[in-house]
Amino acid sequence: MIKLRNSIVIGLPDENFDALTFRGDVFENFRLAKDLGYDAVEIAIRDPKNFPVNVLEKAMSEFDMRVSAIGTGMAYLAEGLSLSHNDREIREKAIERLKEHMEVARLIDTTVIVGLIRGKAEGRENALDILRDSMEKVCEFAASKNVYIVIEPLNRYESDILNTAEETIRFIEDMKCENLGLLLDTFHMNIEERDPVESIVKSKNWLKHFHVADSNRWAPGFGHINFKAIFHALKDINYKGFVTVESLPKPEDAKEAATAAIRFLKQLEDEISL
Ligand code: LER
Ligand code: MN
Repeated sequence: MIKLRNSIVIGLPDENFDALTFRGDVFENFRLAKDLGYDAVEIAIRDPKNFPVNVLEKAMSEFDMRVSAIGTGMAYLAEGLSLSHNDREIREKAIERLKEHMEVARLIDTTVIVGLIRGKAEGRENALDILRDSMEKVCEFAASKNVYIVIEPLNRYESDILNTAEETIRFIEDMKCENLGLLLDTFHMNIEERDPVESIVKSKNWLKHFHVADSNRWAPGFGHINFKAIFHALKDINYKGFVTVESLPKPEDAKEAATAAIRFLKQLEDEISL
């Protein structure tokens, strides 16, 4: 059994999503994550055109750390780019943006997340079909670049397309795309899943990435999610991917949250020998 690898979400100075634990200077954030004992960072990038990949490569080599995944939701939050949008031009822009992310992912050997960038249906019955159509193009490109994409069920307050693991697994199976997997996030699961443990077990064949935050989206240990049961389930399905902290900078600040999170995770992982 290999040890689970822990990572934490960092964002660039101009990104602004609440659950980016660390924001700001990339080098500083790599250094902080390394010093605290994280194995990797997940990085939220709105537009790769504004961010030279060699900065990442340099930080990765200086701190001997991997990038566990690239988060792409900023393009939806800041620019409204959405894979399921009714307007063809907007969804083409979203697809193009994901292609740019995949180019970066190929260079640094990481995974691209499709979370918020899938958009919202807001009553449109064809939104899921449109999303499928867009994802076909994304998948085709992913296959050509040998890059992996993961799609993340989100809670109902953030999206109304694909809220549960079951729906998302069905979507992934229908896509028949070899490079497409599942990302589960304990914060969303706590809202949407009937039984998060059972959902993890059912995700065995698809689970490629994992986000942790507690019920209040603070670091694990600050809310009432049963992480022991969650980690037992990860062990049962022989999950070998990253466990990424995506939590609010609470109670006081990002450093405190990240310190508490890694302490909590390592203790739990040791306890159940993950
Ligand atoms: C959004 O709430 C989230 O969990 C991110 O990982 C999605 O891009
Ligand atoms: Mn997440």
